[in-house]
Amino acid sequence: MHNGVSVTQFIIEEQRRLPGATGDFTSLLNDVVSACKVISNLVNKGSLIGVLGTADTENVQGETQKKLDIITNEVFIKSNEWAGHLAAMASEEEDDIYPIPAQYPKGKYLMSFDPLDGSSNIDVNISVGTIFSITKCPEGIDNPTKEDFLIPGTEQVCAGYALYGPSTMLVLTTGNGVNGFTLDRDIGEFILTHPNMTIPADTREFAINASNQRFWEAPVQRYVDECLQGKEGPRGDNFNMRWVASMVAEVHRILTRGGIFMYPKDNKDPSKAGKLRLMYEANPMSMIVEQAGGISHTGYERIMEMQPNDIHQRVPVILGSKNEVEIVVGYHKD
Ligand code: AHM
Ligand code: MG
Repeated sequence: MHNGVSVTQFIIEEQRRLPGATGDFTSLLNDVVSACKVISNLVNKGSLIGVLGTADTENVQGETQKKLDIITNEVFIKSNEWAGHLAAMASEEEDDIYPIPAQYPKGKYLMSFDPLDGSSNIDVNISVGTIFSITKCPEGIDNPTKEDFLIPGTEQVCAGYALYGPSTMLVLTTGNGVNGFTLDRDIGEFILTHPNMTIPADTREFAINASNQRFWEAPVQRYVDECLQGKEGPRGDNFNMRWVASMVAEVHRILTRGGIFMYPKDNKDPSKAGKLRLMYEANPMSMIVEQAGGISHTGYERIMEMQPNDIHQRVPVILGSKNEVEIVVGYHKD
């Protein structure tokens, strides 16, 4: 018997605090947790079960899919489609939304997810993750369309990610702080190990893919240049840099020890406002970061207040330690 609080116990106790809660949402989260355990197992076994490598297919965004992108998408859908909590799902790996099949009851929630974020890292055994976002289905809608998913991030009722790293962790918010759970493989349970995660307001660590530097806008050029000048520059301090190329790992580092993460607007491809997707990556991570006391912004606006115009919309992302994000946002105003 473990002595810690399992994620199931934690969610049920949270639900008890909400008057009128039916248990529907608790049950939905349990299905998400199950999916993350299955994905953790697949990622962990890797080459032993032949799941690494490229699938020779492209997703709607024109990106070559990994075998695990497709497998984990299937796992997430199968775990969440049957129980009657969802009206539909939207996945980074699906062209269109995924309606709940006719043989299953439909529920009152919508879920958007990225089944395997950072999948360019999978073949080199670097951390990857799953990101998800839950909103209520608009009132009176039984058969949601794409348009029904276009709800601002401020309306999310829950956001979370699973990080498949040296340990598998699940980090969750339902709008009441951020809590982290570590998977104990011996008992198959996520145990609360990181209660009430908060992001330090100050940091001396930034994360950005510097190979895009020539495409950045002036405010980001200025910010990074000042960090690089260190003690001798206008910031008067030395900065450290990290880039994992797995957003889940970067956000987790920031939740643990602070930092600023940027995938900013650039002019590499004028048809794309940024690289990261609003619905599957930016919104859920913004809710987690804000709930942990950080800021999440495009440089021009708060990400969660954006009115989405497409389920696969891309946005610039600047998130993390409050005081540092405020400096970058300030440079955008200048
Ligand atoms: P993906 O969903 O196709 O994996 O792309 C998202 C990932 C993020 O996890 C990460 O921050 C970024 O792409 C890395 O991009 P780059 O390879 O340009 O550094
Ligand atoms: Mg992704």
